[in-house]
Amino acid sequence: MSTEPRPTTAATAAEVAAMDRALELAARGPVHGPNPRVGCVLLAPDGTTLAEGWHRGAGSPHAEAAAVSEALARGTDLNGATAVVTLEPCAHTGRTGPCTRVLLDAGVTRVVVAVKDPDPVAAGGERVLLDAGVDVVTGVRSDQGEQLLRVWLRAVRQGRPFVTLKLATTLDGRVAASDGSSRWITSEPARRHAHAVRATVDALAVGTGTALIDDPELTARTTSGDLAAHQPLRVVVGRRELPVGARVHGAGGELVQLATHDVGEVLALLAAREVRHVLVEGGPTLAAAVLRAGVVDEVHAYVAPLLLGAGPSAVGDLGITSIVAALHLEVARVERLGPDVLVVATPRTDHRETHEPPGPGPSTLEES
Ligand code: AOF
Ligand code: ZN
Repeated sequence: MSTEPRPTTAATAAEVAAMDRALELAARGPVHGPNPRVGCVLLAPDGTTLAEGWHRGAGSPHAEAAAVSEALARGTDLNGATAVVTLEPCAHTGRTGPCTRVLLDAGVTRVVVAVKDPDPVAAGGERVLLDAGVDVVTGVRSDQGEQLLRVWLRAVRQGRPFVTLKLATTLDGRVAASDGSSRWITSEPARRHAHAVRATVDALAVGTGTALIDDPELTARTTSGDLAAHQPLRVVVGRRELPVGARVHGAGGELVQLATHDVGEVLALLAAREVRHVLVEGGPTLAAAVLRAGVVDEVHAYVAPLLLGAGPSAVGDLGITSIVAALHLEVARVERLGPDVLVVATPRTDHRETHEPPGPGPSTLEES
């Protein structure tokens, strides 16, 4: 039987400061992988720090367990201690045991949390702790916690990978000339940036058309040209067979071909492989398919100051025939990369309201 929670006091200044530290610790964890980046600081009743911990990747101890073992290894008594943790402690046994158990066994009597865990398997920690008589305060520095785990939280809440669509185009939105030549539209600094992004995702996806025409390696490379330590899964979507000698068979991440055109199926298969973040790199058919399916969470548009006037554009037919039906995005960030520009934008869900026709008065588009 669950007992009524005791009234808890708001977070103290020392706890808020510890949460800032826990967020810093969390950021040390790997950006890619199935698990969230989590940090934990253990405080004595007088607010002094007893131990710290952070999660180093799937299969390794959770942040809370890391902090508790650090304290116990030093012989520190945790009775009456407060755990300040960026994500609600888990209540499940997955790759490791439940953190609620670790905290209770150690004698922790108060837990301060930034973000509630949306993972249906792991969630419920707050309830378990409250039922055991522990004070729980949630929502401390929640904006910062949400920001740090933006991609992971969105993937878990949506039950599918976060989708970043990458486009690399000329100023007139083209990805190749009319003779098919496309190397290199964007500059070296833009390509380096794109490789750094690749090293942060779990999977890279291209359509078979791009795999056959561009023959990409689909690897993440460092500035010196070596393979980065983390190589995302290489995903080729479509039914056409790839030649044995295709470069995508070379050194790099595991290669999977998904012989389907159904975007929902692709994302479900990737989710089943614990992919939280997929970077869709083209071509126009796959780009259009993910946009039509409404699953694009973010667009990275690398734009080179070139004009071609003819040739395929980055995104295929979206079935949009009128300007009023255009897909609207919001620019989150613009960066200059050598001669090129990177625009990071997110699709708007409210585009109808924000795209009212011009008010009374002369039309704004009186072109002849
Ligand atoms: C982490 N690190 O510090 C915390 C996590 O199956 P597991 O054992 O790898 O558990 C993963 C889930 O545990 C994860 O999705 C999240 O909901 C919860 N908390 N996970 O990897 C941590 N605190
Ligand atoms: Zn845990």
